[in-house]
Amino acid sequence: GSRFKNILVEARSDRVGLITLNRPKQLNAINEETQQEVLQALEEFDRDRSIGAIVLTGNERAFAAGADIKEMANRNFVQARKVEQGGWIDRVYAIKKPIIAAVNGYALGGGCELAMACDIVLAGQSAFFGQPEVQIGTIPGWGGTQRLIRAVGKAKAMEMILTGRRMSAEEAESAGLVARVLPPETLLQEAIEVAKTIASYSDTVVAMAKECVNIADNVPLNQGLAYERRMFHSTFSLNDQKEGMKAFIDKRPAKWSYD
Ligand code: CO8
Repeated sequence: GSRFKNILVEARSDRVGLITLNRPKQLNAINEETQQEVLQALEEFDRDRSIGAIVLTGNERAFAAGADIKEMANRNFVQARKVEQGGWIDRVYAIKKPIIAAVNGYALGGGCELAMACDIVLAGQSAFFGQPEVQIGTIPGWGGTQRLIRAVGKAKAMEMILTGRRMSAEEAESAGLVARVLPPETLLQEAIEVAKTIASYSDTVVAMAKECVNIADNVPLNQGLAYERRMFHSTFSLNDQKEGMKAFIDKRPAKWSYD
């Protein structure tokens, strides 16, 4: 049997790690055990040299309808604080390999926040994104207030967080939360194709590129630019840079080291 109760995990031969949230009866509500399992699977893929990129998905009805409301409903302040000191979503965000969220159906509350902690969000045409916490007497707790504003700007973020209004996949794409909208049936396959493309490049270079893009969230522009420049210079210490440029000049495919 699987080590996991709430997720399905597959290390594919095409260097893609696939994680499927699998609590269909609860619309993939993310309870504590699911958090631990997702983290464990992500961290194992991050260490696995045969994996170059990760796809995180749910099912047709729901990516995830949020944190598990039944599990947290009766917590007091001290208990809520203890649970959330673990900062699981920070550890999702700290994964070095790219994570692609393939979102069909509901991505609400913690589900939307989990998608936003990933690197690329692809959505099925019937996907919905929202932060409805205000409707159940709380606020986003896994980064929604900070990441949604960066993804879609204050106008839409504030409206969504204060009213609970959901965004369609199309609106989410035009607002900048979603990279591309696809037919629900082909979403997962396309997400795997994107992951395969990324996984076909140099692991080290891909991780450096991800790190540079993400640092933009945390530092002023001049520091981000300086950081990028140093990282760019650093690529010239890699065999993969030598190989990549030589292969271009020789008009042949590059052979990356995957180390
Ligand atoms: N938690 C627990 N169970 C859930 C959740 C959830 N977030 N969402 C759905 N379910 C369960 C329902 O209780 C129901 O179970 P049962 O059959 O046993 O009654 C089952 O899934 C099916 O759901 P519905 O019958 O409600 O299905 P509908 O199609 O009628 O509605 C909706 C679908 C609109 C998605 C609806 O289920 C809904 O509104 N869900 C809640 C959405 C929500 O409020 N999400 C935000 C939760 S708070 C949060 O995520 C904060 C994150 C940070 C907190 C950190 C602290 C740990």
